Amino acid sequence: MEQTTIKIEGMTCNHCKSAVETALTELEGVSGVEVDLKQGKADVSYDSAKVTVSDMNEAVEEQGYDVK
Ligand SMILES: [Cu+2]
Repeated sequence: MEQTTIKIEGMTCNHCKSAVETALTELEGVSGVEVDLKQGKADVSYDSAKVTVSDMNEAVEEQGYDVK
């Protein structure tokens, strides 16, 4: 199990927070997501055999947010 922190720009409210959480949680191999709205980041626990950080970045960008 690996952990990473994704820095995300553009989240402004709880809707944004849950959109990002849902998008990341839906990826196969992601087992835990904690989004910090104020700090603009998401802490993710994942299995690197099943999902990559760039998959996660893409999922966040698909929701309309920017990954730094
Ligand atoms: Cu929002």
